[in-house]
Amino acid sequence: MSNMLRIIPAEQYQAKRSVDSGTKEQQETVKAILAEVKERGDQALRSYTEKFDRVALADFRVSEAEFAEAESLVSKDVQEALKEAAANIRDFHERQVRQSWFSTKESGTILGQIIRPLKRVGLYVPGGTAAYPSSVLMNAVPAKIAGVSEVVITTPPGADGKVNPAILFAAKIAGVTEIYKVGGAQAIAALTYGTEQIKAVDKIVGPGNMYVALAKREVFGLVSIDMVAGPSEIAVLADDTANPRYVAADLLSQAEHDPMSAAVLVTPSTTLAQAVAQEVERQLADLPRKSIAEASIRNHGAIILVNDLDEGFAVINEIAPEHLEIMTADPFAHLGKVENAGAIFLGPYSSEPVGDYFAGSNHVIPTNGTARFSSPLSVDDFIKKSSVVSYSRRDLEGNGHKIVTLAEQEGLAAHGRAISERLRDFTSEEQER
Ligand code: HSO
Ligand code: ZN
Repeated sequence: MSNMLRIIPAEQYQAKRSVDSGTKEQQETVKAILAEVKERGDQALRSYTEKFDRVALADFRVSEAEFAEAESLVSKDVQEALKEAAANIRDFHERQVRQSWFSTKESGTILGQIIRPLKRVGLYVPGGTAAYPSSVLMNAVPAKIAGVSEVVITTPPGADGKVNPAILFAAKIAGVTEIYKVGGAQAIAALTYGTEQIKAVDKIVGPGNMYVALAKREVFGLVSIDMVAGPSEIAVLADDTANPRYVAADLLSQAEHDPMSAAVLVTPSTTLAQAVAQEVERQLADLPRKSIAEASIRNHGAIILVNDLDEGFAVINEIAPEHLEIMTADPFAHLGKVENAGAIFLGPYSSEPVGDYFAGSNHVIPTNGTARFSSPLSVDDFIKKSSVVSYSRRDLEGNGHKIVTLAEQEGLAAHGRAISERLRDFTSEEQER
C-alpha cells in the first residue's frame, strides 16, 4: 500500500531547510513601497490602501466606537476563552521578568545591569484567514509585561474599511488600544519611518506575508525586528504506547497551517507507523482546509522509522522542530535528551493546540531548524539592558597600568592617556603627602 504520508528509514530523511527571500520583483516592490512611504507619509499609505485593500481611508486609527462595535460582534464564548487564555499567558510570562542587578565589591567598585523596557513596539497582524486573535495575545501580553508603554498594532482593513472584530477584542484585553488600519509593506514602512498619523516604533514584531517579511528584513537595523518565522511545523516522537488517532490529529493540526508546513512522526514502532499513516488519510478527508493540509502531508510530511528512542532523539535534535510532542510510556524520563526544540509537549494530553491557544506558553516559536540557536518569543524580546560601571579610585590605582598596557597594544594612545592622566594625579598626590 502506498501511503500519502511516506514511511521511511531514518537514513533517508533529510530535513529541508530554506529561507524564502521572495522573487526579484517582490523585493523591488517592497523597496519602492518603503521609499514612497518614507517620502510621502500618510498620502502614500492612503494610495497603497486603496490599491491593495480596496478601501479609501482618511483616518487610519481605529476609533472607540469601532472597538465597542467589535465587542458586540464577538460571541461571549470566544470572549471568555480569550480572557482566560490571556490570563494564562500573563502567568507564564510574568515568570520571565528579569531583575536589574548591582554588585558591590569591597574595593568600592559597583557594577550592574539595568533592565529597561523598549518604549514603543509595533505589532503587525495579518488580515484575511491568517488574522489570529491568539497571536495578538502572544505578542502583546509579553510586551506589556516587559513594561513597554506604547504597544501599537497595524493590520490591513477589509474592503469595508473594518478590522476583524476578534482582533480588536483580543487587542483590548491585552491592553492595546492604538490600532491602525494599514497592512503590507506599507505598514512596516510607517512603523519604521513614522508618518503624520503613525509614530515610528523601536521594534516591529508579528507574522506577515512575503511582502511584510521582506519589508521587515529591509528595515532591520533602523528598528529591531523579531524572528522572521516560517510556516508552522510539528515533530512527534512516539512509541507503541501512543494513540495513533491522537498522533495523526496533532500532525494535521500543524499541516493545516500552510502547504509548506512540515509534520513528522519519529517512531521505532512499525505498527504505530502504519496506523498513523492510515489515520492521517482518514482524518484528512473531511477537513475544511484539506487541500492545504494534504499538500503539507504529501510534500513535507514523513514517518521516520528508527531503531530505538535514542536514535529517535538524535533525529529530533537534527530537525530542531518548532513543536515537539513526546508520546512515550514515560515522556518525562526523556526530556533531558531534547537539545533542540522550540516547545516540548509531554504525554497524551499535551496536544499542540493546547500550546497554540491556552496553556500560557508562547506560540511564536522558532521554525525551520532555528530552534538550534533561538527561543520562543518572551518578555526578553521587549527589553534592553544597560551596563553600569562605577569604578573606585582604589581599583583604578591598582589596575590602571593594565588598561594602559592593553590600549598601547591596540595602538590606541588616547585610550591609554585617559587612564594615565588620572594615574598621574594619584602619584603626585602621594608625593605631596
Ligand atoms: N501554531 C502556530 C500558531 C497558531 N496556531 C495560531 C493557531 N493559531 C504557530 O506556532
Ligand atoms: Zn497552530
